[in-house]
Amino acid sequence: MVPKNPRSPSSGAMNGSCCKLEDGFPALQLFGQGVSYTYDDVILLPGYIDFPADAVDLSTRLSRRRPLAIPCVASPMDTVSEAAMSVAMAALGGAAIVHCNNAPDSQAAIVRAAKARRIPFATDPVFLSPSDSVSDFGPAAYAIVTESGTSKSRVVGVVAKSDWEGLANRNTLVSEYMRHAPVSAPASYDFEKVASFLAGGGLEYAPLVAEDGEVVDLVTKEDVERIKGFPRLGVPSLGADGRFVVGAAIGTRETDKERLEHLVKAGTNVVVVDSSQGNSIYQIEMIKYAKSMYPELDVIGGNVVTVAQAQNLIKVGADGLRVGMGSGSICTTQEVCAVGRGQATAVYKVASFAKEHDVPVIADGGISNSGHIVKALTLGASTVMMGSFLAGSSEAPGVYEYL
Ligand code: CPR
Repeated sequence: MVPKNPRSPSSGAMNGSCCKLEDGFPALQLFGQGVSYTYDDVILLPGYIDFPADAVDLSTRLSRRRPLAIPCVASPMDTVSEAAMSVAMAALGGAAIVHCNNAPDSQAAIVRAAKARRIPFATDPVFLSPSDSVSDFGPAAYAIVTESGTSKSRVVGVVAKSDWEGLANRNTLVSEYMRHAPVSAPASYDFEKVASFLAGGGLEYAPLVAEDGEVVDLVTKEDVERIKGFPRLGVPSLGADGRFVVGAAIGTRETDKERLEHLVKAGTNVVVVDSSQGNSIYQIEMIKYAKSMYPELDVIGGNVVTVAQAQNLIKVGADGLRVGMGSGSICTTQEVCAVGRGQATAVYKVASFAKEHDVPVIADGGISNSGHIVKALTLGASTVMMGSFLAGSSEAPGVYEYL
């Protein structure tokens, strides 16, 4: 490993003034100099390859008891992680952490929606009743018509946006132009079954209906084609319940105890205590509370960038640590609060310490290319957490605006 910054204290050594350093530095030495390095300040020296690429095993752990097939985690941000991101990440062997910028029951509903899926696909379906008329269709290609206009009643039709757009009078009742009695597929079907259900029946779309009659979503032929194009990376992340692993964020306020209860009831597999400075009495109290109330639940603490911070959270039972302060693409902590650390140094220091306690580390923020992922993992992180890297994808919340 070598520093890329020529003004680093080691630059003399790199020029050959010290005999043994021309082949780079071991990490211990590089990070032992008191210099704070970002990912872009360091570069790894290549080694020797005696294995094919498909022999590379990326399996890892998100937290002490939560294995993943790939080391990728989606950030708890309202522009990144809701139900669609959760199922897509879990289907690939990673995980998403559902953000908490919403009411506890809304966050729990997102977790529930993700865990109701068996396929890596989730939309926020629009429901209509036959007696509605539609003044604005929104971005969806189809709306589902049920007897009561909610997800909890029988499907009676589907309205295609193209049919609605062709109406001479937008006040026309849905019942007059909806496509009647669509064929529904069981929500328990996995992706292959849904794909052959649509292909076998020559169907353009099918509502997905759960065993209890709840209408979960509507999947189209185009969705199936898109999902087929997903990379096949790892085995899906499934919990003990056989459902996708879904994480969720909580804060450190008293009200977050109620949020936590909602999330646990919704089946959340891991919680992340979301704070830019994790080493606080508030977070310590929250971790203690969560561990005592829900001992089976893995609780990830953070964010931290120093060994002292990490030590405090590990001491009270954190099952994982999120590392990064000022490393995120939209983060201004280092400018506004004058605290933080270069992310390469932070990951190396915290991961080296956490490893001694068998606590996995998430390198959070600042991932803007695949090389940053390699650096984070090489420096000791078990996973990387990404925000801007995943925002704007079709799995992220929000709608496209064409200007
Ligand atoms: P990027 O992957 O976008 O560089 O960083 C994502 C990380 O940025 C998040 O996981 C979180 O730690 C941090 N982050 C998210 N929202 C933030 C706001 Cl509003 N302010 C500061 N940091 C934020």
